[in-house]
Amino acid sequence: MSNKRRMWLYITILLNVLAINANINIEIEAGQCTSDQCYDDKKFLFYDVNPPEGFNLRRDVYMRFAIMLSDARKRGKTNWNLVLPPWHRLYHWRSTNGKPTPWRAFFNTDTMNKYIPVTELEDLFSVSKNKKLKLDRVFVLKNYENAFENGDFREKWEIVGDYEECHHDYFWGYTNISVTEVICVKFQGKISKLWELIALHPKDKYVMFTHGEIPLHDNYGSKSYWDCRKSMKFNTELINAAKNYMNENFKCTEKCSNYAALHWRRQDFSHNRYKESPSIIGTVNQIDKALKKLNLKNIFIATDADSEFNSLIDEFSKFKYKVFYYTPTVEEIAEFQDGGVAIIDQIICSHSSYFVGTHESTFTFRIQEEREILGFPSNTTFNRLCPDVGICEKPSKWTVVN
Ligand SMILES: Nc1nc2c(ncn2[C@@H]2O[C@H](COP(=O)(O)OP(=O)(O)OP(=O)(O)O)[C@@H](O)[C@H]2O)c(=O)[nH]1
Ligand SMILES: *[C@@H]1O[C@H](CO)[C@@H](O)[C@H](O)[C@H]1NC(C)=O
Ligand SMILES: *[C@@H]1O[C@H](CO)[C@@H](O)[C@H](O)[C@H]1NC(C)=O
Repeated sequence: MSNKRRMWLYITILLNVLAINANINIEIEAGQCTSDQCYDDKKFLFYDVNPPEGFNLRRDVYMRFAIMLSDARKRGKTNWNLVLPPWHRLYHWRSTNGKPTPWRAFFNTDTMNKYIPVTELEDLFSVSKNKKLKLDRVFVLKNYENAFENGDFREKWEIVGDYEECHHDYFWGYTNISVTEVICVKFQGKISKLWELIALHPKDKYVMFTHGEIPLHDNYGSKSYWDCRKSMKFNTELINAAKNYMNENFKCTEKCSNYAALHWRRQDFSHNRYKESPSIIGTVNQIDKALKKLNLKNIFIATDADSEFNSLIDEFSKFKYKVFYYTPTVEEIAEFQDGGVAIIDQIICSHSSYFVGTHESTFTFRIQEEREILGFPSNTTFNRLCPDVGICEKPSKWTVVN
C-alpha cells in the first residue's frame, strides 16, 4: 500500500508539472448538456475505493469525483449527482457499529451539497420504489502493469476482457444492490477521462467506478481543489466535542495561541516506514527544540499508538511539558466511532498555534489543509517529524488558493 501511495503522489506531482508546462487540456468527449431534459433526468455516479485504504485517503478520492462533477457542471452538464459511498469495515477501525455509516455522521453534507449535489446511499434508497437497486454499469478500474511505457506516462484506458479479478458484488454490505454489467478497464490518467467511459453508454442512469483511487486529480491544489476542500466541513457534533475539549483545556475555541500539536502516526507507519519514523526520544528532542523557541509548554498529541504512547508522555514530562490528549468516553466512542474520534483529534490539532505532523501521512495532510483554510501562517503548519538519523526531506507545502 505504501509504495503505491508513494507512486500515486509522484505521478500526481508529475502530472501537475506536465499540465503547467505543456498546458494540457483534456477534451471531454461526453456530450454537453443542451436541453432542459438534463435537469429532470438525474443521473447518479457511484464510486468505491480499494478496501485497505484509510479514511483520509478516501476523503481525497471523494474530492477527485466531486471536482470532476463540479467542472462538468461549469460546462453545462448538470444532471449528475454523486452518491456518497457509506463508510464500512475500514481497515484501521476497531470500534465501529459494523453497519454502513453515512457521511453525515462525520461531515456537514449540507455544505458539501452546495459544492456539488451529493446523495447519501440510504437517501437514494428511500426514494427508490423498488426493493432493490440495480446499477446499469460498474467499471472495475485497474492499473496498467507498467505506468511508464517507453519512459512516458501517457493517459490512456483500455477495456479488457473478463479475467478473474474482474467481478464486483460488494456494495458496502448491502445485498439488495446489483448491477447489469461489469466492465473491466485498465486506466491511467486524470479523472476527467472517466467521462469517456461514461459516454460509452449515454443512457445509463446509475454508473459506478471501483478503485476510485486510480484516476488522478486534474489539478491538485488548484482553486477548485480548495473550493471543494472548504465545502467538506465536519459535522456539528464533532466540532462541538472538539471545541469543548479546547475550551476546557486551553480556554480557546478558534485560532489558539497556547498549545502546540503533534500528529504521531505509528502502527503500520512504524513498521513499514521505520526509516522515516523517529524513536520516542528522537520525537521528544525534536519537539522540544521547536517549542523552546516558541516558548510553548503545552503539547496536544493525536496518535494511533498503543502502549508506546505512555513512554512518550513520560519523556515529555521529563522535559517539563504538559501533555494533553483526547480520551473519548464510552458514550462518545459509541456515538462517534473511531472515525469521529479521529476527526476530533484532527480538529484540535488544526487549531493549535504550531503543528508538527508525520511525513506522508494523509491524516497529517488533512490537518495541514484545515490550518491553511483557518489562515494559520504556513510556517506553523508544514512541519514534520524527522527520522533520528539520515536525510529529512522538507514537507511539501500545499498552500490555500482562495
Ligand atoms: N484518533 C486517532 N486516530 C488516528 C490517528 N492517526 C491515525 N489514526 C487512525 O488510523 C487511521 C489511518 O489513518 P489514515 O490517515 O486515515 O489512513 P490513510 O488514509 O491510509 O492515511 P495514512 O495516514 O497516510 O496511512 C485513521 O483513519 C484513524 O482511524 C490519530 O492521531 N488519532
Ligand atoms: C436495501 O436494504 C437496506 C437494509 O438492509 C434498506 O434500508 C434499503 O431500503 C434497501 N434498499 C432498497 C432499494 O430498498
Ligand atoms: C513564521 O514566520 C514569521 C514571519 O517570517 C515569523 O515572524 C514567525 O516567527 C515564524 N514562526 C515560526 C513558528 O517559525
